[in-house]
Amino acid sequence: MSRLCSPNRPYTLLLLAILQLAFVLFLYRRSLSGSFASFLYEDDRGGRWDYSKTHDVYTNLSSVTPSPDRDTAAKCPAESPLLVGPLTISFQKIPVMSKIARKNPYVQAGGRYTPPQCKAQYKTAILVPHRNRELHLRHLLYYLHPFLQRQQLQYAIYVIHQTGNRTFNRAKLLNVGVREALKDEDWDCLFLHDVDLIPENDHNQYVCNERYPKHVSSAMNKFKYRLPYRMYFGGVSALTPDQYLRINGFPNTYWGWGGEDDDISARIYLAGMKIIRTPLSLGHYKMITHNMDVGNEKNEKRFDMVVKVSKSWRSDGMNSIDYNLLQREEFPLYTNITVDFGNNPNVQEKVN
Ligand code: UDH
Ligand code: MN
Repeated sequence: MSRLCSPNRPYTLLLLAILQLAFVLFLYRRSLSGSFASFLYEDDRGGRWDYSKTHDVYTNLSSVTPSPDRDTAAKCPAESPLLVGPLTISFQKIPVMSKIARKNPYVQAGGRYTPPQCKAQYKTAILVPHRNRELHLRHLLYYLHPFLQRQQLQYAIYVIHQTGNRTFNRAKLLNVGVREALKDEDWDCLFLHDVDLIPENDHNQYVCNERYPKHVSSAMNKFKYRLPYRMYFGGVSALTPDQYLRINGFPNTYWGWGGEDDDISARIYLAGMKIIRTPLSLGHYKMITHNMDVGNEKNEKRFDMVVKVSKSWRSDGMNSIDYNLLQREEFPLYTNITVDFGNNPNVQEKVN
């Protein structure tokens, strides 16, 4: 035994133990703050896109016809031959649902699709939190269905609808969506998707990153095609079911606008992962212009809540979700899940 550790020097032992504890704490803090300070971009494969030259999102889709023998069809290629790059997007005309359905003849009940010409290599569920945004939903369906078909994915679109007029809860709706979607299918990837964001480039593949949760809407027109701040995680994001469960899903306790996306971003680091992002050149999105919604007023508690996420994330999330599922409907272009969350516990709300 060395002189330092000799049992007749108890204070030295205590000092060593304290030093070791301090070192472990230092490493822990450093790894956390180090990760908070950095994130990764996915490889953009040298992509330089000219967004002034755009294509119709339905281009070439009429050439897609079922293979004579679907069971023996070959695997879809790693990169779909149908991709065209930047897409023409306009919100001038609001498409009607029946027209969208006619333009997407291979979409099946519940908004499900399997490529008719090859075996999909990937299965993605799109989850859209929703209330009182029917016009935005029509625009989204008009663009997203052909966009996903161009990528030769197997997919389904779920709209998770919060009933009534009490305070909106986006993150909790997404937890419900994940729970319900995983009852249908063993999805490879979950896309958490605001209803008013339209992807502008079909090379922005709706697949997950195997290692890290991905922030997909990295370049929104609303923020001049840049990130609004370093740790932004709002809009569109993509997690594998495994990544989603590792962060215990999203928080259920953010009522009203704001804060939940920063909570999610902190959860990712607290669970030992990092955020990866779609490169800015590819992550272009147009947001349909809108005002603040009634029933989704700013959550005044959001800053107090976000600073406590290291304490709350293990107990507030997928393991604590409680909801009243009112209805599940298979519409031609999407699966509609209606839930009742009751009152926002932070305020006195009138029963509607
Ligand atoms: N959402 C609804 N209904 C609501 C509120 C929100 O469906 O009543 C959903 C929808 O998917 C939406 C998402 O939640 O895209 C996020 O809400 P948001 O679009 O209000 O969030 P955003 O970050 O907030 O776009 C910006 C509001 C400020 C408007 C400023 C006007 N100049
Ligand atoms: Mn919005």
